[in-house]
Amino acid sequence: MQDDLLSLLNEQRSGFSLARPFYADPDVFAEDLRAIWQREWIFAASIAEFPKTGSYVTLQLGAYPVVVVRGADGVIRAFHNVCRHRGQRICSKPSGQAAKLVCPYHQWTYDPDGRLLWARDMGTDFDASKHGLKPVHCAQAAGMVFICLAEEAPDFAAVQAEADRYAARHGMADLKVAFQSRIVEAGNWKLVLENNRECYHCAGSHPSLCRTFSDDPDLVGSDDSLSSPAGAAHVNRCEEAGLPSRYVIAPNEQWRLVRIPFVGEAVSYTMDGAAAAPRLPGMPFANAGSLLFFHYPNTWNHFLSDHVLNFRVLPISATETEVVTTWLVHKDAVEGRDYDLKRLTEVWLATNDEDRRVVEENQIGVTSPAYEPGPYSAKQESGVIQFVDWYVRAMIAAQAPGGARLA
Ligand code: 3BY
Ligand code: FES
Ligand code: FE
Repeated sequence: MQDDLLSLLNEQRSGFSLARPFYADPDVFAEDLRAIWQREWIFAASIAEFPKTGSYVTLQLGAYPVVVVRGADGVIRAFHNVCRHRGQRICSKPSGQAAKLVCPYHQWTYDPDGRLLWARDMGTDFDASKHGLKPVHCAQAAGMVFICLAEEAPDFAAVQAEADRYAARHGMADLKVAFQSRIVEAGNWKLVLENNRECYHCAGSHPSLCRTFSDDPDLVGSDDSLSSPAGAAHVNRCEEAGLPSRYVIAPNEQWRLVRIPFVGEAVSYTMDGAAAAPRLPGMPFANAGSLLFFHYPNTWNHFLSDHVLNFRVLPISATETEVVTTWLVHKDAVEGRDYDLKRLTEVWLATNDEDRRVVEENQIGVTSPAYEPGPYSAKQESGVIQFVDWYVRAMIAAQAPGGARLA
């Protein structure tokens, strides 16, 4: 498999969609997990999902169940969600609140900081301090909690510094979850990411999003948004008001930040373009457009003047992907008084469902033996080319002895 995969990777032509096995083969999927998902920083949850001691979020990353939980000291940590007694998964719900993490099998009881506090009838020789939950790397950027399963996590300082700076005025520590949606798309995770990295499909698929979101490829592609006059004017106006907005991309192209304008007078992703929630206190004006932040392989995000959208992508199998979307508003905003949930969520609920259908039909097509990789539009799909090139480089690097990582 390793040799076959390396040949497939080397045969891959930049500017063309991937060969069929990358979208459908369980062996390639297993290698995606090993080479990318189990060694890169993966977005797990927004910090707003941990309002109290014991607030937790779980996720399944390949074979690894993980729990992220806030301790009494306020620190958000990640652990293998595997009991140190006989290996039961401890937390089975997607999220919850628990003063202690109690294993449902024999009630071994852990502090949210991972220490084993109690285990019944284990004898006098038993050393509880040797049976704490196994830690997983955990770090934050732009008010988002990331985890990493690698023994040694990749350097995260650069993305943290930039993402924190760009997102600062959105005040992520003062937001709350207004709504969360969870969908499963019958498609490979790379089709989900590819779909997100272009707006070639937007006019044909997203009637409600297109009311406010510009499908100008110069704004959402792989180029500096300054190449679009509207993008440049927006960046300059926001930067003058103290909002970091200029296009910035990681040297290895794994993440990017840029603030883009909405269509016309729109200020939010609503059907009429007007705000959906009270303006975030740190934002200087309503029409700040959207700060876009992607981090491969699993998140893209929109930071607006009135709310924030976090997207989490997790692979389930070669042909199934979970997408969790979280809508965040200011913590003092009251539903029904300050914002209406339908108004806040309807555009992206529709957009996600439209993208799900696109991805599912795409999966059916690329699974056909008649499928052959086709050319991306350099004008419209530069972002997709950029993602696929990153993926191929990362996979090739990981095939080297010792499994190098993309620098
Ligand atoms: O969510 C996004 O950022 C992307 C950009 C282009 C299509 N989609 C809306
Ligand atoms: Fe967790 Fe027994 S497996 S207490
Ligand atoms: Fe879309």
